[in-house]
Amino acid sequence: LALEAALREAIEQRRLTLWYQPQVDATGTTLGAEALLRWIDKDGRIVPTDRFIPLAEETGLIHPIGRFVLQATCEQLAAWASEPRLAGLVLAINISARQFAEPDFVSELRTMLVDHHVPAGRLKLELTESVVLEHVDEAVQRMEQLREIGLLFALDDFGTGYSSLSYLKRLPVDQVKIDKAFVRDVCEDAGDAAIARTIVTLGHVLGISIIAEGVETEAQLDFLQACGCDAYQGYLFGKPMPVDEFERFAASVA
Ligand code: G
Ligand code: G
Ligand code: MN
Ligand code: NA
Repeated sequence: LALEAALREAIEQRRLTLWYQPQVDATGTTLGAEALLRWIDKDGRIVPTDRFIPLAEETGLIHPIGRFVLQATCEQLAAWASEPRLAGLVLAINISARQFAEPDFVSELRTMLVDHHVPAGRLKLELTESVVLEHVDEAVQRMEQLREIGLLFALDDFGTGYSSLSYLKRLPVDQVKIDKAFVRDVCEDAGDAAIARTIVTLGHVLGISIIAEGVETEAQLDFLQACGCDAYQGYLFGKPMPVDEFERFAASVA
């Protein structure tokens, strides 16, 4: 497979990188970012993530990729530790099903944090419902182990799967991400508005913070603020960007 060979080469030649998309609170203060993997090909073009992440999961290449993401994130957090405006930021990374199921996942993560002197609370793991629900008991156990160390968890793409709301009570997550599919028409579609409001209400009753993703307009932001959302991510604030750009973004006063 040409793509698989190219992906192996990209990993070896370190042409994978992380871009950062800001996550902000209701006042516009930067809380951190979601780190998103970018593969820049030899001609400087970005290979779309949805073209290679599924392949990486099928082929097992997701393991070296996942280790790269973890390593790069820890290095970044360590580099920010001495910068007053950046030291408190939390980075969220996406964890795929296979990566989370890896027997060494917890110990590797722990070693990586210790080696870089990164407090676990600066790292948030984004899991999708499907990752968690496939083997829910094992997943919950693993999440609890990691939360004991101090890691944070966000449930990604919330509401787009087939899970029942009652699962949320069982899952040890700190945050739920309202999927951008519900945010897009939240001002016009009564159903999407009700879903957003329900997620916020349910989450807050369970002690879970709510972040809305895909926020593109002031009107969406106003609506979501009125719902009581705790944090926001979307093009309105910033697209995924290279690290130097994100550092300037985070250091600028909201
Ligand atoms: O920003 P972008 O279009 O790249 O994101 C598309 C998808 O790729 C998202 O669903 C996101 O979760 C996934 N993705 C981005 N970066 C990573 C990563 O580092 N690891 C994994 N497993 N998935 C990622
Ligand atoms: O991991 P997840 O599936 O949540 O990936 C987030 C995806 O959403 C990334 O592909 C990111 O580039 C994309 N994204 C982030 N903000 C916006 C936005 O405001 N609008 C749209 N259309 N996409 C967004
Ligand atoms: Mn995500
Ligand atoms: Na999402």
